[in-house]
Amino acid sequence: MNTLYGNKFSGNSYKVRLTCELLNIKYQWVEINILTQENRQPEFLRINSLGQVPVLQIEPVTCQLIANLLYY
Ligand SMILES: N[C@@H](CCC(=O)N[C@@H](CS)C(=O)NCC(=O)O)C(=O)O
Repeated sequence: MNTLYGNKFSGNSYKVRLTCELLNIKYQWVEINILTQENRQPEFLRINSLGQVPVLQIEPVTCQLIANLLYY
């Protein structure tokens, strides 16, 4: 299953979510609370060392930067 880590208030997360919906790419959404800095905790930094959302995992690929992610 593809996984999209994002935040519901993040415009960058919305762009990726919208793209997945338009292309009918199935994914599970994982909400990351950037207000409590969940994105800066070791568990999330193992997913994205930059500590930012969105992150899209389409195994075996993990896309971290929004431009790369939308292009992929
Ligand atoms: N340069 C990043 C921008 C991503 C970004 O700005 N994410 C914001 C939310 S829209 C974020 O994670 N902010 C929390 C933080 O930086 O701690 C990219 O291209 O993906």
